[in-house]
Amino acid sequence: MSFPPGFRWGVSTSSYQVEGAASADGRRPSIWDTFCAEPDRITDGSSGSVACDHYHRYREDVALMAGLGVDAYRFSVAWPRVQPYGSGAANPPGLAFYDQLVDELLGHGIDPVATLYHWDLPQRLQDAGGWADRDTAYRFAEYADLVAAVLGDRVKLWITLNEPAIHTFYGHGVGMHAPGETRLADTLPIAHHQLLGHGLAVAALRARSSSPVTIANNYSPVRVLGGTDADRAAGAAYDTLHNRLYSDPLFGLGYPEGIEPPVRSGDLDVIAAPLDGLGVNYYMPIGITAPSDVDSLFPYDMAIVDGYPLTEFGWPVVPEALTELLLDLHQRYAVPLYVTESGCCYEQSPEDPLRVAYLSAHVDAVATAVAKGADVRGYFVWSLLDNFEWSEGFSKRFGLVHVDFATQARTPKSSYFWYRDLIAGTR
Ligand code: IFM
Repeated sequence: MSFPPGFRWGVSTSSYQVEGAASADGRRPSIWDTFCAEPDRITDGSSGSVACDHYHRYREDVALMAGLGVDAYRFSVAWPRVQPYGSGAANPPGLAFYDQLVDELLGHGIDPVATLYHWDLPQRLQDAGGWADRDTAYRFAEYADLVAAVLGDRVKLWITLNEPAIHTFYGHGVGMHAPGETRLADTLPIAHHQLLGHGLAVAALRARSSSPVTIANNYSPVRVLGGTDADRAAGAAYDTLHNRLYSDPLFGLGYPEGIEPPVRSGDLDVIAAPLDGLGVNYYMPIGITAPSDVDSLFPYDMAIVDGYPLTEFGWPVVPEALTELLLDLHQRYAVPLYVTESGCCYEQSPEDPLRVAYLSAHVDAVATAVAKGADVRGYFVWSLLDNFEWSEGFSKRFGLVHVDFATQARTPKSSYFWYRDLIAGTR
């Protein structure tokens, strides 16, 4: 295996999934606090109010990262810490947490990689319309400016949004994520306003920081499972709605044909603000057939592709689809790529050979893409820690490090030592 000079090995987390400290230092509720407090939203009835208590234990967690030898840590900034009500002046104690975290990372030789939005919208903004309201895009740019004013000199890579496709579909289409909306037929404004917010935030970041700026999108390569024209059309529809809708406009290709969000004059130029790369979150390919129900709101049926081992989330393990994806993205958008999330859910701990096998195969898949010409600049494991897995609560573990949520004890798994040795071996 060989990786280009400067290739960054990293680990990823997100604010609501690890921080806890939900009302510390002026933080106000996000849509996830509200959602978790509603009955039957989360499988195990839990919330991220304590999670991994990373807010108080970040030094211990940075020491774990230093033990791994990672080059970079991808974390997200909680908007409701920085602007508790989603607008107005910054809340200095909330920003101070990230200021200290960034210094702690740099002190250990680890590059801070900051995501501005990993789904924890301040509740007050949701009450005012959330992402359905165009104004939220402008609020997001103001928030980006406040973060960059404090961290812009030290963050080494910026990521505006995390997985807008997932946030749109699960949060606003089918109600499985916060804010729990079920407006499947009317999600294009949600998508467009996030992308507009992204473009405005790129400009805000550029004004304060010289570090590269990207976005982290979720991609699921399509496997058409049936042999009919209708199945193929369904596959194309999924590819458009999940994979291309959130990427084509970023690179000046506009929205895919037939997709008509509420675009105003100039929006597409804002969204196409030049990027320094593209973050790729990959977990699995998706099986697609034509919809079996003629009244379905979806233009496709989704299925798990057969013939592969499954993780404990029931997701198929298909590393070769990551190679294919990286080569496709390289060809389509011609930008540097960062694998900003790659990981798997298994209960095994502290011996987790299945995670080692999964990660090893996916790192090989990246190396193959690099060997075939893709410009890949980093690989970030999801996740450093077992954490709050959204609607699955604490029932699904993705960490290199086991967390006992009763005691907050951290125990590195065998995958942690495997990753440490892999990183050391590439130096
Ligand atoms: O935990 C999530 C993360 O927040 C976004 N990408 C997928 C991960 C696993 O489901």
